[in-house]
Formats: sequence, structure tokens, C-alpha cells
Amino acid sequence: VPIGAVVKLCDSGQIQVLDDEGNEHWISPQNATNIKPMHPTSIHGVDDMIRLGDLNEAGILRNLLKRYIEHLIYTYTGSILVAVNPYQVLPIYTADQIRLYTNKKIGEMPPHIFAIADNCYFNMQRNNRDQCCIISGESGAGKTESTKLILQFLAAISGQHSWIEQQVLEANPILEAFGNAKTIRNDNSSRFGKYIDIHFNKRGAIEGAKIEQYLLEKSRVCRQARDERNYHIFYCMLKGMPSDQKKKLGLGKATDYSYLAIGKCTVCDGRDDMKEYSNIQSAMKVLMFSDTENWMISKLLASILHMGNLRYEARTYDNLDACEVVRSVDLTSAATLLEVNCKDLMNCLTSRTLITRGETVSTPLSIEQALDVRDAFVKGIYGRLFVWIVEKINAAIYKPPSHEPKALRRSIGLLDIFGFENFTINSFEQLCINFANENLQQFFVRHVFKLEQEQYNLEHINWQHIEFTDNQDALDMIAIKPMNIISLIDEESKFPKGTDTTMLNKLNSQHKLNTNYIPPKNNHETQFGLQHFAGVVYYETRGFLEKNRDTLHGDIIQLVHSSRNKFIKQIFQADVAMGAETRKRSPTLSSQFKRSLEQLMRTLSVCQPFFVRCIKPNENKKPMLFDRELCVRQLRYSGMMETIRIRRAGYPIRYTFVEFVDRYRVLMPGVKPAYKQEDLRGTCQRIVEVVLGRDDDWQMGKTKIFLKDHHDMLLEIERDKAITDKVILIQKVVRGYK
Ligand code: AOV
Ligand code: MG
Repeated sequence: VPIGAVVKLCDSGQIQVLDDEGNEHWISPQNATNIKPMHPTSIHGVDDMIRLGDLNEAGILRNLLKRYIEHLIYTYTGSILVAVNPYQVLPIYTADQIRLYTNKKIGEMPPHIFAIADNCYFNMQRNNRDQCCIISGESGAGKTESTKLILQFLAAISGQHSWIEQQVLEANPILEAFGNAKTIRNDNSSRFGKYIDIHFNKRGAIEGAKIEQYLLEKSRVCRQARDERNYHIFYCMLKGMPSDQKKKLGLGKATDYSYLAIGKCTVCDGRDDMKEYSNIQSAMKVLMFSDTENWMISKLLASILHMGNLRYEARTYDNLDACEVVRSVDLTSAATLLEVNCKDLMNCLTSRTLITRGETVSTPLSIEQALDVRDAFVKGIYGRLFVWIVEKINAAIYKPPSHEPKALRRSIGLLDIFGFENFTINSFEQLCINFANENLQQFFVRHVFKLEQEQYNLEHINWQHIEFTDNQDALDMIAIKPMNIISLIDEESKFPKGTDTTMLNKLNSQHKLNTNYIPPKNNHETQFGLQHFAGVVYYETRGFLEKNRDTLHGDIIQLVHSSRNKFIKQIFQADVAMGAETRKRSPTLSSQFKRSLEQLMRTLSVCQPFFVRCIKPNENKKPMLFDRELCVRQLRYSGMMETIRIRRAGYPIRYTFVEFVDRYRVLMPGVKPAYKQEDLRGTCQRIVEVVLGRDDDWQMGKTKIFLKDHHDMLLEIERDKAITDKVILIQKVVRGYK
């Protein structure tokens, strides 16, 4: 990647330059063939990249870097916000800042996440349409933090410091406690996706909200990679819970539990688990979790930890591999907390009942099978608990539309999912996560490039087509076209004799010729690769089908049914209600996930979208460290170059002639409302010529007028002035009468 530099010295034919990373070089004119003078805009940097003179990677990178060093982490590309993670607390999110950004046009103030939030809000009211904010970027780039900042801003300008606003804000600490964990990429990594839809009443105040969650990574409850942790809540509970309560639950410290110590990392720098615990507790109060419910949750969490510590011993019965649970305090504690018979629990964890031709037989499980059964039970508990918690939060914050007609309620949706991931070993979860990101990228591509250029063509304006990278092919292969990867995995999951190996064979034979598919090098290799928009990821297939099937065997459900613990029965309600047969046929994880993603895409497609692109500046979670290679890779795959190009050439703002005349006729005295106009197009043109000038870069299409972002700002400012003038005039008139 080329680098920017400034000349410091010229001496005896040689020049000394200082590059953007602070390194000095001597260059002689003979080998200076690769050097190009910089455009003036690049020297000082610009806050909107569409004004960048040097539209190349070096220019973009230099601009972001220069700004980053000055703590200017936000930069626009038209109305798309690029946010570089500062990895330090900047004093730019104060109440004063919120006030400064309230009711401003984009571009009036320096780029900021608050400006995006303010515009979302303003657009919602001006256009009377639902808005959404799509926040993307890889793991650790800053999506969740950005989401919280937007929420904070919206709560502040909604204005009344009301109970419901507080409740909406306090949902986050609970969700993060149960759904976030330390990974090697991010100390507070979201292990689920969420879409928060915030509802506003007709006066623009927050009236409620609804949270949709996507596919929590359940496997983390039982297993974590080296240097990673389980979900925050476990560590918080062990650090923060009063000792008398801990005693009742038989709890010790984090290192005592194998489920918490597998990653050899039980503390996380910069996180205070004890303090977090009290935050979580108060948030739960705000969201109306009763003390009983809270205690029930703790009991389940504790039972999970005890089950993780169970030990097994191998046995042989009738030449079959079998095992027994070693009697221990953990076993009795687990049984007590789950309120089931200890013997039933042991049986459930070491044998399985099969019904063949009407006869029930019990077969023993080998140690490996028994461990899988236990882990599946634990994941089942935690996953259902998480879903229950989200429902509980929604019960507090979601207000169904009352008698008022629906049109009076508007919403802003914030999408914050798990970012693109590529670890040394990637499994089924990473496939789902990356599939979701692939969907989001396509949404972006469709909006920014495809629909945009389609419009220009339909409206017959002057337009030079801009090329872009489309990830539709990858998406087709993963989930859209017949025999796609997800459907093959699914089919194999339903097939009783299907194994991870037979699945991989099917993937290979179906897709080996696809350029986005990388088959295993030989018959022994168990992984396949996919070319994602953000890079190649290799997936380890061992365990794929089991994770996708995600079923609990009947004995476990029976055990839950026999429990005297009402809470566990409640979270397993649906499973207990289903018969064994329907349970077997219940949808797989990937098919549920695919369906909820499709639903999400439909929701997003009817909203006006805003995009925030988060960039991770380094892999070390460190402030003031800008890894140019890492950044340029993210800029490349997110299509930032092409985005700047299209935003610079394009017309992101358009109105139908009716809309335009009605909104801006105040700018030209004597213009009648649109419905009284004979020649709407002509009127529109006259207004725009007067306000923006005849030669400026706007265009008249067949049914719409096409404008630049700065035109919109100018028009709005003029309109505000004109309306204020009118108000003053009316006031004068009224006073005159008095
Ligand atoms: P992510 O949501 O994009 O990753 P986060 O929003 O959790 O990433 O950000 C990761 C960390 O970066 C945070 O915990 C903060 O320490 C820091 N950070 C991010 N944005 C800011 C900011 N504006 N100011 C200060 N610090 C910030 V993942 O959830 O892993 O995809 O699945
Ligand atoms: Mg996150």
C-alpha cells in the first residue's frame, strides 16, 4: 500500500521526507519515479471523503490516519459514517455534545455518530417513514458501542427522562451480561445478534421498544478457546453475589469450575466483574425482574456450573461401553438446584431410552456420549434462559400500538450483529455469523450501488455506470440457490445416518467447481473453505451436524418435566408440550436462523437506511495504533473506494416533483401548493434554479429531482429561515392587531 509523506528537507539533490507513520526517508530523484504529488485536500485531510482529491487507497488511508491521530475518529462518505475504533474514552459524548448535534443537518457539524442518530430522527419525522441504522464491521470494530451511543442520543432528544427511556437503556447491560463474552478479538464480544426497534409517538417521544435476538452462541457455555471466557454473567455472579446467597447455591470462585476455566482465562483486564454484577442487578430491577425470578436465574446458572464439574467413570455392561457419574457434591447440588431426583439425573446423563416397536429399552452411553448429552442439556438450559430473558425485557418495554391508527407511530431500528469472524478454528457458529454478515453486505451493495444506479437509469438522468464488487454469488452459494450449502447441511442433519463426513462429501461434490468454494486438499482433511466478501474462512466440519440438529433427547425433556422447579419447566414449556416425534422433526438451527435473517431483511427493506461502517485500527485493542494493512483490508472488502466514487458522482437525495414543490415552495414567494400546479416539473425546476443556481450539479429526472447531500442541507437551512421569517411576520401581525 502506498504511503503519504511530507517533504522536510532538500539537500544536495536528495530530499528527506517524513511519512504518515512518522518514519523519515532520504530519496534521490533518480528512484523517485513512484512518487506522486499529493492533492491539497489530502495534505490537511477532509471530513467528507467525497471531497478527497486523491481518490485512491493511499489517499483514503492517509485521510483516516491523519484524523485518527487527532482523535477525529469519525469521517463521512456522503451520509455514510466511517468510525475508527479509538480504543480509549474520548470526551465527545457529553450532554453538551448531544445538544450541539441536536436538530442539525449532516455536514453542519463535524462528523459524529450523534449526527447520524439526529438525522435518523429528523428523517423519521420529516418523511414520516421508519428508519434503520445498519452498523457493520468485523469483530471488535465498535458496532455495539456505536449502537449504545445512538440509543443514548435518541433517549436524550426524545426528551422526558421518562421511565420507559430508562428501561430501554437499561436493557443493554442485561443483554451484554448474558450474551457477550471475552474473545481474542474483543473483550466484550457480542455472541448474538440484535435488532432494537425503538418506537416513537407522534410527538417524537420514545414510547417503547422491541428487541429481536439472533442465534446466541450456545457452545460457549461449555467450551471456550484459549484466552477466551464464558459469558460475563458467570464471572460477575461469582465475584459480586453476597456470600450467603453463594453459599445457598454451593458456589465458589471462577477457577473452581471447568466450564469457566477451559480458556485458562477467568479475569478480563479492564472489566470489573464485581461492579458489573451490581449494575446488572439494578438493571434487572428497572426491567421488572422480580426477586424470585432473579433467584431462579441464579439457580439455573449455578446448576450449569455444577454440572460442568461432574466426573464420569467408564464401565462395561454386556460388552457395551458405559459409564457412571461419580457421586459428588456437584451432582447433589445440581440435582437440588434443578429440583429433580438425583438418581433420575444420573440415569438421564448416562443412559438413553429408545422406543423400538412399542418397547422401551434403556441403553448405556459411553463416556463421550454422556459428556455430549450433559453439554447438550446445559446448552439447552442456557439458550432457553437467554430467550426467556429477552422476552422478559420485551414484556417491560414493548407497548403494542393502542387504539391510535398505526400511522402515528414511527420507529428507528438499530441493527448490531456479531461481526465477521475468522479464527484459527472456525465452526458452525462462525458459518452462521459470516452468513449473516454476507447478508448485510448484500443489503449495503444493493442499496448503495444497485438500486441507486437502477434509479438513475429509470429516470434517464446523465450517468456513467460505476463498477462495484457484488457478493451475491457467494450468498447464492451459501443460502439462496438450490442445493446451497445451508440446505445441504440441513438435509444431512435430518438424515438419520448423516455424519459430518457424509455432509462434507456432499458439499464437495456439489460445489467443488464453484470459485467461492475451497474443497479439502485430501480425503483426510475435515475442513472446507469459503470465499467471503471479507476474506477466505476455513470451516472445521467436526461437530457441524450435532450443533445444527440441536435436539435434546426425550429423557432430558422427561427429567425437566418431572422437576419441581417451575422456572425450568417454564423455559422448556414448548419442548415438554411437543411429543417426541415432533421434537425430532423440529427445525434445525440453520433453518431457523435463515428464516429470521430473511424476516430481518424484509423489515430493513421497508425502512430508510443509514449506514455506519466501523473500522478496527489494530488487532491489539490498543489506542493510537493504526495498522495500515489491517485498515486497508477492511476498506477494500467493505467497498469503500467504490462507495466514495458513487457518493461523489451520485445524487443521494431525491424527491418526487410533488414532494419537492410542497416542501420548498416557501422559498419562492407566490408558488401554489403542488395539487394546484399544472406544470409540476417546471415549478420544481424554477425553485431549484433560484435556490441552488442553474449550473450546479443537480438533475431533473422523469418523475424526480436528484440532489447532492449538500444541496439538501442548503435547502433545509433556507427553508428553516423562510419558515422562521414567516413565523416572525405572523407574530408581528398578531401583535399589531393587539
Ligand atoms: P463490536 O460490537 O463491533 O464487536 P464493540 O462495540 O464491542 O465491537 O467494541 C469493542 C471495544 O472497543 C469496546 O469494548 C471498547 O473498549 C472499544 N470501543 C469501541 N468503540 C468505542 C468508542 N466510540 N469509544 C471508546 N471505545 C470504543 V463483536 O460484538 O465482537 O462483532 O461480535
Ligand atoms: Mg458487538
